[in-house]
Amino acid sequence: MTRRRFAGLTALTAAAATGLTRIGPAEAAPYVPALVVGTGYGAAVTALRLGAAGIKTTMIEMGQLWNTAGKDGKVFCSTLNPDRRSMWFHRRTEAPLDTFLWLDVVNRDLGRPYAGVLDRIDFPNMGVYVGRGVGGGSLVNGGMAPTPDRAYFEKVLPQVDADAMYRRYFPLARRMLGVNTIDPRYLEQTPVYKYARVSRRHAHRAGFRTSVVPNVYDFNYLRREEKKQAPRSALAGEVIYGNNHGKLSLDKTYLADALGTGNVTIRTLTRVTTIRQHGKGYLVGLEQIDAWGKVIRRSELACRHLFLGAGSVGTTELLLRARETGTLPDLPAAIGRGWGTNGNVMTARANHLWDPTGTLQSTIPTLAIDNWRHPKHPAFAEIAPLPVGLETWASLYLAITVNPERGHFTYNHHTDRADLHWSAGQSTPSIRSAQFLFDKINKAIGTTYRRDLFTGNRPFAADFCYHPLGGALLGKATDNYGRVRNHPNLYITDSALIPGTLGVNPFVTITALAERNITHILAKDLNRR
Ligand code: FAE
Repeated sequence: MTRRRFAGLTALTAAAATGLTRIGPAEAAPYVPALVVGTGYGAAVTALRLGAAGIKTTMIEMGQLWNTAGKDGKVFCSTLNPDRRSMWFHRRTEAPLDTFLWLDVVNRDLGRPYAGVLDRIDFPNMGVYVGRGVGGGSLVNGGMAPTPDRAYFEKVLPQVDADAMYRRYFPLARRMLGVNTIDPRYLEQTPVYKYARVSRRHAHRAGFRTSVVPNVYDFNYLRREEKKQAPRSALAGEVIYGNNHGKLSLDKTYLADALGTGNVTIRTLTRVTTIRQHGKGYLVGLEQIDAWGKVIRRSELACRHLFLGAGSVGTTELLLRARETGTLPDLPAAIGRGWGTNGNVMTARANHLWDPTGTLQSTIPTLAIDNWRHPKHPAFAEIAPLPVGLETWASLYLAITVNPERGHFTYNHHTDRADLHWSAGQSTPSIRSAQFLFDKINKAIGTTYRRDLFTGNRPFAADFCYHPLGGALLGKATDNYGRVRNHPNLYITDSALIPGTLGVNPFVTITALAERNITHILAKDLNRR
């Protein structure tokens, strides 16, 4: 471990121990040279590179710092026994599966709404899952860390130099995030991936290819937890409400390094509400809350350089609000356009009784069915666990497909929020591609779809997504490096830049693109190399 990372981890532990909502050095408020909104992938990369270049930087995060244990000795709760820590100000959990065997046993009432770690932003016809807390989506995601197919990446982002991405920025992102791959011998023999091997066998029987997907969950740790030599996390049903062990979330990598530069401060439980011009920089409105949602303080903070990393929905909403309420009236018309789900669709198959998937399942997926090269129905379907502790005879999948449909956001003056316009029919192309793949597998194996998991007996659920992309596209709302058009010193660093599709799980690409953009911006706009 580097000295920088050690210093950053120490700062995080100290802040947790003292219950502070400020991590790192005190800023000379009310002005900071650089301000970064959010602490997800784009934001974390940006803050590290700014801090390492000697630029005093403040990060503003609306969620909590997640490293203080609750009464049960754990920081996060499991999917099997969710409590108030699970969801961001919801009265009930909203897991992607609605029911099991048509029974309402998946979701739980949570009592008084609390600043939990997973949010589901509900729009008509689409629920968008996002992480809330220091580390953003890295706290709740499955850690799958594939690099996109180069030909598809070049199609999606033709203006980005693919050579530089594939030679320099993707390898850098993977190294910084701590991406690793499961040992093939372990994968073949461990009971915790029986579910993955069963689905792989079925896919091969139907003539499809499968591939191993890298991850930021430490597979050596997984082996130790299986042998009961370490506390269980992936084997204890932990994932979408956080992993207590094993996963390299951003607070253990980029954000620790950023804090370790001594130039970065993170303010938690603080939401950026407004952005306005302020001389050559910007003035942001802040609202600090306690963990129960009570507003404790409203303030303003001025900065010279403002980087938006609040995620696809968060960044788009901040910019739309600024344009439509007149605080930044000249923001481009392209803000709010070009949003997509990365073609996400979930489905499950019912296996034969003689084909069990195992009672102890790792929550960390490691195999995918790769039908990406199909000319009409491309799909990359991760083989997901159903870790309920019982034999389910179910094979679950989250497929990524090509869906050319795009949604758009408008600002709602009554609610002061962004409204997503996405019709139910816009999810049909995703369902068609997934159905093409799984119909063939069901036919080859003689199996059917599970209809007990999503309300309305639906075999496919494409009314939620884990991979929101777009809303402020690279090259449209911004120049080719994330500089917002006509707004010097205002930048977008996150998934809002990516035009609705990537073909694989997105965080490695978000990270690599942010590395590329900040390298350029530091050199050109801030004269740092
Ligand atoms: P993101 O990580 O969403 O961070 C944005 C941050 O900004 C959050 O911490 C917000 O709380 C904060 N924020 C928002 N608005 C404000 C505001 N106004 N003021 C202050 N703070 C604000 O942004 N991707 C993969 O590649 N592999 C996976 O296995 C995978 N699994 C997933 C599973 C789940 C359940 C979910 C929800 C997502 C998954 N993803 C996965 C998607 C991935 O986590 C997501 O694409 C990235 O986290 C997006 O990164 P951003 O930097 O755009």
